Amino acid sequence: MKLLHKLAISTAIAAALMAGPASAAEKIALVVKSLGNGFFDAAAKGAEEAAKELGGGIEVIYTGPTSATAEGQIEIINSLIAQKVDAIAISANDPDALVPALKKAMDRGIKVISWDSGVAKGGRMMHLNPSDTNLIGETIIKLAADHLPDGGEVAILSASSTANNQNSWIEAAKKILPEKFPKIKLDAVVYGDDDSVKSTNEAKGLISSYPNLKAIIAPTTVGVVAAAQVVTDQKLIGKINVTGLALPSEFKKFIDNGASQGVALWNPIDLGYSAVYISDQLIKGKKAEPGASFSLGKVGSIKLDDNNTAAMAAPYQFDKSNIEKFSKIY
Ligand code: RAM
Repeated sequence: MKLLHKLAISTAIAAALMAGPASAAEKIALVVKSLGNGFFDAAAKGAEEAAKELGGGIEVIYTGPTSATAEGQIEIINSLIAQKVDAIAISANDPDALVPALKKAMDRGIKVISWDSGVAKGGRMMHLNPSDTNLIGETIIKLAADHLPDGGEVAILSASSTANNQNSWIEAAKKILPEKFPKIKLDAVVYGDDDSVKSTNEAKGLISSYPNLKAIIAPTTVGVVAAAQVVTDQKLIGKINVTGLALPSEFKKFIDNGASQGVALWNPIDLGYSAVYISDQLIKGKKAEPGASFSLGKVGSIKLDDNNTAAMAAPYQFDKSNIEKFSKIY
């Protein structure tokens, strides 16, 4: 090897050693309820988009437990604290169980927000709801009621029993039922834990327990697919309408085969994107306090209420007329 060449190589090695390992300017962890959920994969795509758009070397760490449990998330939070991330943006499996771990993160200077599924006030600086909670509660009932002019029995297949987002929507739905949908009877609420197998079994259980069931409302993208598959397999299309919150790319086939008349959802890509926009502003020193406004980049902006929460946008509805178009996006 020529001397000059050798010299060039050793200079490059020395420079690399002096610079140390490449480090991102900001490390933002996007912690989800569980991995392997298409809804969260779409949110992670948006988070990456925001990081790129904001520039300055933001690293997004997309992580979550294999099943939707608070214990799994606590382990992850502790490891993110050890990694000294700058922000944790979490969709929580339990509003209360995560508070001590998230408090510890905040004590160490890590900015903490919840998005999608909220954490109790003491465990986060602010919470981003996808849409207004009452609006979602009313929407999921209306999706079923619109196809039941004479009323009828419905049941809810939810995610985990401690998921704050689904629980708040179900509470809002129950509140509006007697007032706006007096002919709709809610037979039961069951929990599939955002696990396909459990959701399938719970859907089967509902169908055998309630022979007059006219609709299954699943306000979870995992549960709604499982329920629609059961209705399809049991040849109940036309008898039981499956509705709720669904990812168009996963659910299109059930609109096509008639297992569902229609579903709703907000844009999950925008939600992950917004979570990173907010985290970045907090890292840069912006205070989360009632009345504060945060930019959501191309998505718009939000203003925090008295509980430091805000909502991103209204849900869209999908049916035969538009599911094709949206299924190509998310
Ligand atoms: C599932 C998750 C998520 C929820 C969506 C609608 O993917 O439970 O938290 O927002 O459904």
